[in-house]
Amino acid sequence: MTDCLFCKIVSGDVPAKIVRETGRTLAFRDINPQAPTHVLVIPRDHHPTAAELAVADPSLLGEVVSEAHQVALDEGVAEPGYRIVFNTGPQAGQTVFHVHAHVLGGRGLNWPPG
Ligand code: IU
Repeated sequence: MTDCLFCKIVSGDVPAKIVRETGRTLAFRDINPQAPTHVLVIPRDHHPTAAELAVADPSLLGEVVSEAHQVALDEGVAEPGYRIVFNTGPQAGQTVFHVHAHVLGGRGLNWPPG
């Protein structure tokens, strides 16, 4: 999609600090980090939400989650724990409608979230 920010990161038209990539996914640092580790994992293909990706291409959603775990391992936050978040819809705080997994770690994370 031409007007999608994350599609522009995939194409290289918008710069990002990429930490991992596969043929179907990209992981890059969030520009406004909310934890010592805050990385976004996205599919290269445009799907608006995790729910829509689950229907369209469940194996790709699995790869996004697997890559999120690899990011946590690479960043040294897999132990004692980290959080994977898919904000879905505006009321949940989704602002970019290209599905992305937030990988948050490196500090204690409160529950319930705000
Ligand atoms: P959200 O779940 O849709 O709210 O997450 C979007 C994230 O994208 C948010 O954490 C932003 O800080 C982040 N982001 C980014 O990393 N690079 C950008 O150019 C823009 C937003 I705009």
